Amino acid sequence: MYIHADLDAFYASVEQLDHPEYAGKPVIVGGLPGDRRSVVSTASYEARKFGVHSAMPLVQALKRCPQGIYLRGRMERYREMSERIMGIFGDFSPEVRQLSVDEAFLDISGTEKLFGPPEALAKKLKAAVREKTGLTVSVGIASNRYIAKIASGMSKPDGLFLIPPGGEEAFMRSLPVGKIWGAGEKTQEIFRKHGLKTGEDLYRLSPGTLSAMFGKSFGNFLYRAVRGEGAESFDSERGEGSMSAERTFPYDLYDRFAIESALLDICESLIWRLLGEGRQARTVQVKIRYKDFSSVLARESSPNPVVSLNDLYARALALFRKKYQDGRGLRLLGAGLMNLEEGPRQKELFGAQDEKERNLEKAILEINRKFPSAALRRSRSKLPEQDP
Ligand code: TTP
Ligand code: MG
Repeated sequence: MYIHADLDAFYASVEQLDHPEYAGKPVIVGGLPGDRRSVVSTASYEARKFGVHSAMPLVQALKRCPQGIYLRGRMERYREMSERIMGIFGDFSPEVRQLSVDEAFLDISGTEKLFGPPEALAKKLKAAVREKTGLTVSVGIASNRYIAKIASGMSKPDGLFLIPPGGEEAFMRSLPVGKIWGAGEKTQEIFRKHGLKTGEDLYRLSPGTLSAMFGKSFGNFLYRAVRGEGAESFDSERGEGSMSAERTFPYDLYDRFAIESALLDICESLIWRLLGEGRQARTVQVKIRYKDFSSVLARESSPNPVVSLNDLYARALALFRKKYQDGRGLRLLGAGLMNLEEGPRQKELFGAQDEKERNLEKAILEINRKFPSAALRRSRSKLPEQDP
């Protein structure tokens, strides 16, 4: 069995913890009222009642909740808290896969003797997080990671939701399509267009119809998802191999721009190998080794395969920025693609933009094959910059 654990209103809860006077009040992290161009990172559950949520422009949040407590946020503090929490998760499972700053999958098979059945373990885990940090965590339990993740989201805040083995399909069929993990805005648009409201509506469609609507790969994914099967990229430990690239620096690197440029180079060599082999991947990993030789690995899976250098670099950069402790000298940097699959043949998998990007990269790849000395590459300025 697997657990997905996700802290409730993470940044806002840390602020309420550190400032008891904010407890029970609408707290909005992302910027001060004067920061006209900021967006909301997160809002406390008290603020969500006013309709404030992550990624909303701060200006709009102010309109909805003028009495809110607005804060810019303290990344260092959240990161420190995140490490403590991941450490606590590690007390309950030998295999913790961190997904983001405040969420992780725990493989809890074989832990029964120590902690009792899954539900008992989950209760102990919640209590441990509360006692040791003062924060609340929501937990989903299921026979695969994909369903555990959906379940934790539905238990929020401070919840615990178990999907018993055998109940996976019924659970997925009863689900509103908005809760299908991996179905983003574009997909929701298609759901709306066809009047598809629940997992049951999708369940009734043939694989062929789903492929026609969503492309072969994502159509297959949906076909299996509503039957309660876990997404392979999350649940298979095997995959069909992996590829990675890394670079050891001749001296310790401190400069962020230099480091992130090195990461871009690494991603570039990876994406070309991936495209060259006609394969695809949904799991990206980044490896950091500091000058004292301590190492960190960060890995993230998405239901959507990596489609381009742009996409790979954005994912690797986000992982790197999540893990890297600013100011520490870097000895080695690496990136990897795990659980490789047969590459996409069908165009409909990607939006027009992605298709264009892939074609551009394929063209560059071709030229580099023919003229290795040309060392053609995309300039960094064309790539996405992310807020640290
Ligand atoms: P989430 O776990 O998605 O959100 P949350 O913990 O605030 O709320 P809940 O899980 O109870 O729904 O993200 C974790 C943190 O990541 C969040 O506290 C702030 C940050 N974050 C952003 O900065 N921008 C975003 O758009 C999102 C979604 C999260
Ligand atoms: Mg959270």
